[in-house]
Amino acid sequence: MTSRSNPLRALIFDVDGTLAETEEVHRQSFNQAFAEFGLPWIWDQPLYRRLLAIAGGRERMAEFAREIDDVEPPFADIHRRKTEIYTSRVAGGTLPFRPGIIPLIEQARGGGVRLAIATTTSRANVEALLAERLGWFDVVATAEDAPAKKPDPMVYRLVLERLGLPPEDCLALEDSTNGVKAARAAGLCVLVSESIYTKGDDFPGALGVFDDFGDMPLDRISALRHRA
Ligand code: XBP
Ligand code: MG
Repeated sequence: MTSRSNPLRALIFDVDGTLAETEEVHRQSFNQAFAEFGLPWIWDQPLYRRLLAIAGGRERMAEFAREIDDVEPPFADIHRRKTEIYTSRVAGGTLPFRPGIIPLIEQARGGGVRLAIATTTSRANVEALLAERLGWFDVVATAEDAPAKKPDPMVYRLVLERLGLPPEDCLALEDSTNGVKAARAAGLCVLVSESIYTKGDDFPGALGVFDDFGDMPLDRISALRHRA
């Protein structure tokens, strides 16, 4: 079944890079945690862009340690501390949402289109970033809910199950190749807003790729599905 005739019944948002440009704060939080644990690791922007091909902070650290053939540091402790640092930096929703995100959410809420989140990041990070705005979302699925990380479709399939909707009635909004692959594998149409760490990447199967979702009213976004 295509989404040509199906009304749009839910928008499913990725978080990092889509709702907000959060990855610089993640990168700086990783580096502060590494320093606190006495590790001589410094992830600069080019290295972090490459490491972002691995979804999940713990998985990213483990892969980096394998690459440099370093000792196995206490990843769980480091990641717990990194999450504390990150959440303190974004506490209270201080990081602005990307252009067009709030208008899209407002139009969806006004038009009876449900909202959901499908992210690889940790739940604490989502709660800190969204603060009281978390209540806008009917379903919020995070790394704790879906341990198989993007490009695995687990988190999107879980969101669809919890929404009780078929993929053809929904639309995913992403910023990364992994995210697009995960959404497509779950049968979803997906639109991309390139983020600072994904600009110029390939987004196989995306319905459209944009600088951001500013000036993208919900009816135009919904109509794009009919191209599917
Ligand atoms: C992006 C990710 C996350 C963040 C870091 O998630 O892959 O791993 O980079 O967060 P999204 P954690 O699916 O929202 O783009 O350290 O909590 O993993
Ligand atoms: Mg993302």
